[in-house]
Amino acid sequence: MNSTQKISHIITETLFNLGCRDACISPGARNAPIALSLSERFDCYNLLDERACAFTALGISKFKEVPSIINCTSGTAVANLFPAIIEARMSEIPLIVITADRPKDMINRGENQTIYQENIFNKYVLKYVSIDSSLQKIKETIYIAYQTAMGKSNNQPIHEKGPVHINVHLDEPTISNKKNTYPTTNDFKPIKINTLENNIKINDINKPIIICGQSNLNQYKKQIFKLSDKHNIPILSDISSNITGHPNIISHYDLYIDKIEFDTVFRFGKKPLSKKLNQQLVKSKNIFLIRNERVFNDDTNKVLSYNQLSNIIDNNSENLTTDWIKSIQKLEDTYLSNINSIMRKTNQLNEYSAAYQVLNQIESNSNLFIGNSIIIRAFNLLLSNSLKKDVNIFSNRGASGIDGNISTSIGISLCSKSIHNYLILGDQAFMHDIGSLKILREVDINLNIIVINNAGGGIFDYLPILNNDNKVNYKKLIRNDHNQTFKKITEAYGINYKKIENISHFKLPKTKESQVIELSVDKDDSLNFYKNLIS
Ligand SMILES: Cc1ncc(C[n+]2csc(CCOP(=O)(O)OP(=O)(O)O)c2C)c(N)n1
Repeated sequence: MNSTQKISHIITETLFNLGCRDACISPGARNAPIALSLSERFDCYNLLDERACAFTALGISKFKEVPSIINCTSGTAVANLFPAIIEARMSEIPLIVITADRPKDMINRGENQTIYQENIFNKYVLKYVSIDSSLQKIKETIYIAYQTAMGKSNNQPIHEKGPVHINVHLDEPTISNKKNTYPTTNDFKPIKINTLENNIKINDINKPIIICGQSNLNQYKKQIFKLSDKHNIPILSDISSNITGHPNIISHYDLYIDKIEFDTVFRFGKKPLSKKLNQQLVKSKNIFLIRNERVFNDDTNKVLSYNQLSNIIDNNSENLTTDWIKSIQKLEDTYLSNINSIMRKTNQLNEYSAAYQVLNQIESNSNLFIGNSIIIRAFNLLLSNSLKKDVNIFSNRGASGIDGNISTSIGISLCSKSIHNYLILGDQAFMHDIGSLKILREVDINLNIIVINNAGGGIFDYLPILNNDNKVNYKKLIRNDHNQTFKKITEAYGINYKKIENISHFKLPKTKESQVIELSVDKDDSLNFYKNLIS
């Protein structure tokens, strides 16, 4: 058992011994160890939408008058519990809310799906406690939380019953006994202008890279390209940055980043999607974040404004030789030709072939909202220099929730009635926000929704530790396997529906009418295809 499993086990056993029997669980990777542990002892119910999950637990607690457990992952998932927690507090119903969180020292660093969960429910819980691997007294903490939910102290009733919040900081579920390599950080940092940085000499730097992370950087395109052009610096760009269509862009770096030894980084926007690149960044000392505003949710402390960047570009006339960028482009070409040859001839229907087709077929000046999970990774992998079109890419990467993807893209479409609007997302993200189809029907917009139905949260198949131990509970509680298709529900909302079962039949609609296109994907295909693609 690693520390994460140990904590989960103690929580489960303590609550079980106190008499709790029911747990409502929403799926996620971070809470997976807790969910799987609860499933050993509790009657577990899996509910994709955290709002509904929390209300279901409320119903159980109302009926049984003992606390039921709510368990969900980190990020916006936690915020979705709020309405039921408010109801529980105001109607004095006992609930034990267990949210999974990142280790404390990874918060406020721009890590994926990481928000400020500490005491998030404030007045609406009777008690907030946090647990992490350093805490010795987990049993005692859980006991006190349970007693508080029951309105008791030392077994004596002293106040009303109500919800309590236990926030559990867990290490990466896929890595056991991992030593933390992150330095500590302060709260919000004011922008730090270090005048020394104005004197950066590009020719002191041998192997620089530019990283365009998960923010829309469209307005900075010119400056980014100028820096790259003048000094032959490769641009590692995320699809959500909208930095596309330049020959110095390196798209497939995730496949070989461990082979690149860079010495300086010019970072634009939020951190990149690639886990491997982020791990490399932790080790690098020479990182400059280019940003005019104060630093938010980031651990970089060398910050340059865009004016300072311009000075650096203008004051350094010596160009770097092209050797460095050429060495990376050579690697890129090797992977690119392999990927292209697979993508050109595949007739398999999965996230990758869908992303490839969308990139090829989409018209310039269209809006494309990419949902979270496998699909954004597929786009990121396949985005290549060939995307010369000006497509406006959108995504919700601030907290990477799978909630609200339909409604966010409806909002974008409302502002863009004269151009084509597309949303592409997974079946779970689609189901999470399905009620928004009603708005789609009622407003005068065009939005084509492409749902990749791989019968659950396919992303979790990519995390080996999750699907090895307990297949049945993995499928039920984490992957959330299902056999739903979306024809009836889509048509019930009065929206046109089309099903695609063969990628060669997939045509990106160019009409201005809204519709849902469901792509039926073999749920075992995606991971195998990906492995082949990157081999
Ligand atoms: C609101 C919210 N709840 C839970 C999660 C955790 N989570 C991340 S990906 C995922 C599954 C997504 O499934 P789907 O949309 O079908 O995409 P796929 O994984 O199949 O690509 C879940 C539950 C989250 N990010 N946001």
